[in-house]
Amino acid sequence: MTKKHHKPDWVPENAGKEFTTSVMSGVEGGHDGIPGQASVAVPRKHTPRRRRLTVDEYVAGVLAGDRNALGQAITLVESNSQAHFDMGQEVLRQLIPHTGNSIRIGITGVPGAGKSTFIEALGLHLCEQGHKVAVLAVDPSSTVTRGSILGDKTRMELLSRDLRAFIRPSPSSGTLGGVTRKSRETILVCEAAGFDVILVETVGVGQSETTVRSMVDFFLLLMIAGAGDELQGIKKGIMELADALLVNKADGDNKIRANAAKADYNRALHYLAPATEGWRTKAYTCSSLNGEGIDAIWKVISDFRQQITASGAFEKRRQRQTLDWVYSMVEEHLRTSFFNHAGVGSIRADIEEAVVNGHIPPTVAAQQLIHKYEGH
Ligand SMILES: Nc1nc2c(ncn2[C@@H]2O[C@H](COP(=O)(O)OP(=O)(O)O)[C@@H](O)[C@H]2O)c(=O)[nH]1
Ligand SMILES: [Mg+2]
Repeated sequence: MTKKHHKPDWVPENAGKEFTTSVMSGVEGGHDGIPGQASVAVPRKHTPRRRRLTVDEYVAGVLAGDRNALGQAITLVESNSQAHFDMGQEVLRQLIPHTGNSIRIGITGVPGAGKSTFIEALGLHLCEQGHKVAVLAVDPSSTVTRGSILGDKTRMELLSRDLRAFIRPSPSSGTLGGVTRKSRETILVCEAAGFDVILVETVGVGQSETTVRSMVDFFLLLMIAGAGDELQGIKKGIMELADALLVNKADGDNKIRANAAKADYNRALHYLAPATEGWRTKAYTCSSLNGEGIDAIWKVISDFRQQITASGAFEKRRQRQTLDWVYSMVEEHLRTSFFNHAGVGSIRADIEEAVVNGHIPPTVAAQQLIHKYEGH
């Protein structure tokens, strides 16, 4: 796609946003990461009502690697409206046979560790090698992600201009389960469009590490030297999720400290259980600014893929992740259904009061709520 590209008339009405601004909210807007698009904008208010894409058009467009169709398909599956949901699921169902052929890499680390800068450096490196790279951000902790997207967009300026790459911000709004579902589906849509490397950046803190771990093959923990473990919020639990630790900013005066930190982490890693069966997690250094160590970490990831595929652990993890996904959707549905249940709503306040005042034990309170829900 070039700057001269004009939106075809079958573009859905709500896709107009992606042409009118270079930074958009995840759900409604969608973009394909090309800042130049802003210049081809058709002013929104003059945009005529457009025919929606059909399921076949979405599917064909994505499979053909059409960036427009890709952006719109993601917008569709991210949408919270019921009509979009049903259509999105049908699109996804048809795309599924064309998914899975990528390496999914999660990147975590405290804000400021250099995740976005690293992703840009690795992404550009991989594009040069002929890979097609999709970058997604997952932020389950925030309902409004505009701020972080803006930051990421400006820092991935070069990568966002590369036509072999596709950058998609975190879907905004919704529950934790919603964001997880949307991100997983976005990964699949990107794979169907031919992206063979999926980079997922955790944005925000808290639950994002485990969320992202549950959807990727390789999990990379980015660190910085000298910040102190407590400052980096690095708990043993998070180190145990990682397939590699990467001490970033190993440049200039910081290089010596970065190497010392690497040695420290390697010692600590000896005592931890491995994140992936049959793989030893080690620490490495890199500079996302000058590019040193970027190729080496890609080699680590490639070796991982090779070894873990050969042992069967790769496929086993993906199968487990798929089943986890199924049950997390079931749980999400049940939770919503329970809390939206009129009967439950009618007795909740009284039961809560009774239980906090010690009139009934929590077990009885739970039983009463469940009985009400099940219609006993
Ligand atoms: N010296 C140096 N600075 C870096 C490096 N990587 C990132 N930075 C800087 O660290 C800051 C935070 O980077 P960013 O990628 O936004 O971190 P994120 O919050 O983890 O995504 C920015 O000012 C970057 O320029 C690096 O390898 N070396
Ligand atoms: Mg960032």
